[in-house]
Amino acid sequence: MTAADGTIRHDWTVDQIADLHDLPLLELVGRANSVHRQNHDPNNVQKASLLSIKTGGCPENCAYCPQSAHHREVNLTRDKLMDPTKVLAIAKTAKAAGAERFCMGAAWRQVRDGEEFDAVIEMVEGVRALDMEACVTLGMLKPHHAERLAAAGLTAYNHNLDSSPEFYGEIITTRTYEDRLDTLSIVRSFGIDLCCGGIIGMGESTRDRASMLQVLGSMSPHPESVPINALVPIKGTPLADRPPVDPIEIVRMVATTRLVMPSSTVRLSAGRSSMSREAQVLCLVAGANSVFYGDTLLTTPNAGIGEDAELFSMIA
Ligand code: SAM
Ligand code: DTB
Ligand code: SF4
Repeated sequence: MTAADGTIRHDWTVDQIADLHDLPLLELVGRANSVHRQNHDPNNVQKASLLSIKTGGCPENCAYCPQSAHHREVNLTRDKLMDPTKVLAIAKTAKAAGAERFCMGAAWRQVRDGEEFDAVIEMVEGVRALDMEACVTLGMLKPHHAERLAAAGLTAYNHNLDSSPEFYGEIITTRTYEDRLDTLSIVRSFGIDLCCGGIIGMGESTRDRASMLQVLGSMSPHPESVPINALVPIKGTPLADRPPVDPIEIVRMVATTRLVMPSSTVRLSAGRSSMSREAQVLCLVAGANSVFYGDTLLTTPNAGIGEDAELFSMIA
């Protein structure tokens, strides 16, 4: 059996990761908790707030995503890019509610120069001026875009691999895994932290999950944050009828992520609203140390602030 003793490694094999993933549950969670405690304050759960600054009409065909223009049956109103003043007012409210990081998502295939990107730069500067961490997810970008984002003080760029290289083509055909990796390496080369993870519950196998973690684990350094999303099946998307992910599978994925990337922030992301409080606590024991906090994710409901207040007071 593979040693997963908390040493930072970049040479994980898919087999080693799959073996960890399939350990007896209590052994897996126990090991993950031990590695978690060696690297993090177990009582500290980061709250990240999420806002869709530009919703819908995306030219990519990601099968899970309600914002793809390819999925015409989805009931979603397209919006223009939000005004920076409005975004910053929302960031301020999120900070007052306890959020430490403010993440802004745009349904773009890629960044383009012009007024809209200028406005995003203004948003990043404004969030940093509030003394919050700033993260954006804007699709693919070129080096000069990353350079401007870095100069604006961007903390992290979110760009998910979503699944394994082997399964990727089942989910998205308008771009390649290579495109994704290229953007990640541009972002990294300008000293911006990477926020990069994936989704479970799209029909991928356990081996695909392990394979995605192998790609993330081979990055040096590991992505500073790794969001683990459970598919939120959305009516009108090709994945609308996928059965719900068993919460224990989320626990296994979180624990395995923690073992592969001991020092990264593991964010329990989409899907939390359909998990019981107890399942979420189990994820926190298994090494998750961040959540999206706020009533909505990008376009779908998140766990409510009221329920989260209860969750946080219970674990305090
Ligand atoms: N367009 C940019 C991109 O793809 O990088 C940024 C926005 S995109 C909505 C950000 C991430 O949201 C995706 O990579 C995916 O992991 C996640 N996501 C989108 N729809 C989801 C769903 N229905 N369930 C779970 N995660 C989802
Ligand atoms: C991430 O990994 N998950 C977030 C964030 N990064 C941008 C997005 C989840 C979106 C869930 C579906 C929706 O609300 O549209
Ligand atoms: Fe959705 Fe991002 Fe894919 Fe566009 S690129 S369809 S916003 S996940």
